[in-house]
Amino acid sequence: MAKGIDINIMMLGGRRCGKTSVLASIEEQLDSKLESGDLSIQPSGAQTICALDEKRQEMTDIYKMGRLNKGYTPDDTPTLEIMEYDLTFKLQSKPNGKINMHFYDFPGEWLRKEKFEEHYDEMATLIKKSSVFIVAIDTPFLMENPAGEDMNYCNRITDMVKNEFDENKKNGMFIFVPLKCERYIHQNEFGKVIEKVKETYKSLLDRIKSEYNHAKFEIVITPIETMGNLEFKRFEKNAVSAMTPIYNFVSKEGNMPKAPQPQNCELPAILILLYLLEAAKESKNKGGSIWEKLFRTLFENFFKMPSAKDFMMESEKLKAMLAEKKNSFEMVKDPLKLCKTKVGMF
Ligand SMILES: Nc1nc2c(ncn2[C@@H]2O[C@H](COP(=O)(O)OP(=O)(O)OP(=O)(O)O)[C@@H](O)[C@H]2O)c(=O)[nH]1
Ligand SMILES: [Mg+2]
Repeated sequence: MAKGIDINIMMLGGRRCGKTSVLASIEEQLDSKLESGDLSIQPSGAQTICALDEKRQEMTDIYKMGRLNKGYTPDDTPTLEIMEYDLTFKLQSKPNGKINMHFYDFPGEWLRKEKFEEHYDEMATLIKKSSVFIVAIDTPFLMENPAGEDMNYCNRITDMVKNEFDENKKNGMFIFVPLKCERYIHQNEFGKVIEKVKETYKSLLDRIKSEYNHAKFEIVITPIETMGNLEFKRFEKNAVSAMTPIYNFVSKEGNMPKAPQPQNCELPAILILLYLLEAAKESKNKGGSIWEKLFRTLFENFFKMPSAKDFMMESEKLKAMLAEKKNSFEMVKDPLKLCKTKVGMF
């Protein structure tokens, strides 16, 4: 009897934009949100536990040296090779069925011209085997970018997805995640960030929005603050770069914050889990007719899990968690109606 199902998720995004930080924060924030329920999340395997712990430590360490309202440029340890981080979801009441999320994280450095050709095949292989894509975006570069350069490698990511997207891939999920967006959120510019993502990533969005061959992609934009109290201030020209970002530690209380205060980091995992459960439901209702082979096998295995029914019951709870955060994300396309509860759309 199947013990679990697996879903592959690829992180996309330029160097130092925050891909690994998001992964480190997802587990921590979601774990605290799920605390009292039946559903639980845990990192699986030594590699995931150590790497995510290290990243969290690194995120906390910067507070030891920082000073309130004093300029700071985050530029710590980059990822050096493709990493797989595994997060497992299970129900405490029926622990013998699991949903395993495999997140693939690569060095954003590889999107630079000099490295791109060398590593293209490795990245292409991951695109082919993934059904969910998280596009991490450096928000200050997205919003300000004084030099007008494609610092988020939006064009390269778009071309890579267009080239490597399997024509048979007819369902999946794209989550656009603007990061380092503390300043814009604090200034009530959520809407501006969303519009800028839509404008900048238009070509990629148009491609995945198309109904060609009954493609069914969930598309969502969800800004995240992995630090919460580190605000972008300005770009500065220095010896290293003409566009060095300067950040300030900020606090409402007027004291130097002691640790990150992450916001909304749980949202990607909630969305992915909900997507899986709702897609499973749809495949059962419609006999799998519109779902590709890959998904049919996945869902057959899902329904073999002794806990399948109980997992399905978590769907409404996850929707309630999403509804609570309805002002923190924008659903661009929602064919599976993840934002629909028994009382209507939220
Ligand atoms: N203020 C703020 N800083 C962030 C945020 N997310 C990431 N950072 C900082 O940005 C730096 C880069 O983050 P990483 O997660 O290592 O970036 P990455 O995309 O994995 O980088 P590569 O591995 O080089 O591709 C770190 O110093 C983080 O602390 C955020 O939401 N807000
Ligand atoms: Mg990284």
